[in-house]
Order: sequence, then structure tokens, then C-alpha cells
Amino acid sequence: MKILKVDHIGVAVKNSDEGIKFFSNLLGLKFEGQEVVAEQKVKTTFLPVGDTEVELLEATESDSPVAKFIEKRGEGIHHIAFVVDDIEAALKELQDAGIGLIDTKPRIGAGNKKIAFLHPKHTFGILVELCEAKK
Ligand code: CMX
Repeated sequence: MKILKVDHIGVAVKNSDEGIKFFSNLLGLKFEGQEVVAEQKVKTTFLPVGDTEVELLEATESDSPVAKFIEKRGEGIHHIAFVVDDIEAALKELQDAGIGLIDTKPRIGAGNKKIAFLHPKHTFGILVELCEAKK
């Protein structure tokens, strides 16, 4: 498995506009756009910085995983996403090493990228996302 870079840091927010005010208007990160990932009931906002980005996550429905996360833990860092060269191979390697996976097969995330989440129980309580490099 080859980790190429941190793709993004997901930040759960109650209100994307408030997040944009801080990260973009105040810190100066570029606002690159937004996308609703309907299957995951979340609106994502992309704020690139260097060769990575901050990704704001706002629940689109009250039963969204992001709404549940905020209810339980408050707003804050929700996940860290790494780009891998081959996501299927990386998942197999991790599974063989005994790491629990939320997604044994990739699903489609923001930007139409193949993504998969590892189980936080096996990753120091941090939700880790793998996403595949664009080919
Ligand atoms: N941080 C730490 N732990 C988390 C977590 C988080 N952000 N999200 C979930 N967990 C924990 C849960 O507490 C649960 O723990 P236990 O098994 O000990 O109870 C475990 O992980 C599994 O969570 P779940 O909600 O029961 O499992 P699901 O399979 O229903 O959902 C997940 C898991 C990660 C997909 C979902 O919680 C989630 O966060 N979905 C939104 C994903 C997202 O951010 N999408 C945006 C676009 C993605 C992109 O392209 O970047």
C-alpha cells in the first residue's frame, strides 16, 4: 500500500456558511465549491490549502451520520482522508492485518472518487477514510 498524501480533513459543522466565514473569509482558504452526497446525507464544502483541503461536512437530514456525530461529540474533526494508489489492494492489506473495515468495498464519495472508511475502533478512535488517486 502506498499512501500518497492527506487528501482532506473532514470537519463536521452545523452550518457550512458559518464554517466558510472562518476558514475562507478569515483564514483565506479558497472556496472551491460544494456538493451534496445524497447517499451519505451530507453537504460537503471544499476549501483547498496547499495540496490538501479542509472539507466541511453539514448534515442534510436530521438522521444523517454527521448530525449524529455532532449530537454526540459536538462540531469538530470528523475524519482524515488519505489518498492511496490502489484502494482495493489497500483494503485487502489492512483486512489481512486485522484492521476492521466499515467498507470492505469502496463506495463513491464526493468528487465521484472511490472511498472507504476504516473502523475507528482499530484506528485510535479516528475515522480514517481512504480514497483512490485519480487515474
Ligand atoms: N469519528 C469517530 N468514530 C466514529 C465516527 C467518527 N467520525 N463516525 C462513526 N464512528 C464510530 C461509531 O461510533 C461506531 O462505533 P461503535 O461500532 O463502537 O458503536 C462506528 O464508528 C461505526 O459507526 P456507525 O455509524 O455505527 O456505522 P455506519 O456503517 O452506519 O456508518 C460511517 C459509518 C463512517 C460511514 C458514517 O458514520 C459516516 O460518518 N458517514 C458520513 C461519511 C462522510 O463524511 N461522507 C462525506 C463524503 C465523503 C468524502 O468523499 O470525503
